[in-house]
Amino acid sequence: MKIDVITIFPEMFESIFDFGIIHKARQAGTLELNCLDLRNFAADRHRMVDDRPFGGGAGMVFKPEPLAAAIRSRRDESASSWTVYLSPQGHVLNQTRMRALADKDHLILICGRYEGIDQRIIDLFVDEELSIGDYILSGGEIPAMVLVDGIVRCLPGVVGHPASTRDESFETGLLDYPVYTRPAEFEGLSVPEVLLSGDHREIARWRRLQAREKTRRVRPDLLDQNEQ
Ligand code: 9D3
Repeated sequence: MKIDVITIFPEMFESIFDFGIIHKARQAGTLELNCLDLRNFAADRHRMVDDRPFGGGAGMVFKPEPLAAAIRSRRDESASSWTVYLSPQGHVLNQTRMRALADKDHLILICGRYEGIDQRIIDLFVDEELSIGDYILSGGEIPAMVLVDGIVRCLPGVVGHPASTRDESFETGLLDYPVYTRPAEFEGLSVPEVLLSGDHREIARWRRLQAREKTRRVRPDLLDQNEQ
């Protein structure tokens, strides 16, 4: 899979792209990841990428020409590319959308800043507008990192043990059960007896119950979605 990220802050991505699972996927050749500096596609000698909004108002808007040039520079070499604009106006990301994105051959991710990007870029090039949740961030870079991390974990052969992705919360529709390791007693708190019993049926039952109870308290919306 190939992912191109268009941003005015390519350096923000350096740390996360070279560690852990994303690093491993790049090394294995499962993932080809590029960051494009939007300023490299600006036409003037000041490398301007933003301008004042028509109609007035606070803040600045990304000009269309550099964005169009950046998108075209990557899109032409790939027949089936999918362009995503990270924005507060998008559909909210979830694991289903994450898996659908992981099925694409080539993603182009556009990170906005300021008041957003010229609407004509959305009309002409954007296939999907995505938000990562209902809170205000300062730009699309961290959401793009969230997307890349979530997508890469969906790619075949990236997460070591296949069971560890399947058992996860949001795949089972439940939050995780609590986990413990040694010592069996820590600062006056003991590990639940059943986990020391060696009775694997009882342990599985206890874990299911804990997961269901935790989900009911913290995320009742997940139970409704799955009718559990
Ligand atoms: C909807 C708020 N806008 C009202 C004028 C201001 C605004 C807030 C935050 C404009 C841009 C941003 C920057 N945020 C993103 O680019 C962004 C984002 C987010 O803020 N929250 C959740 N997901 C995302 S994806 C991109």
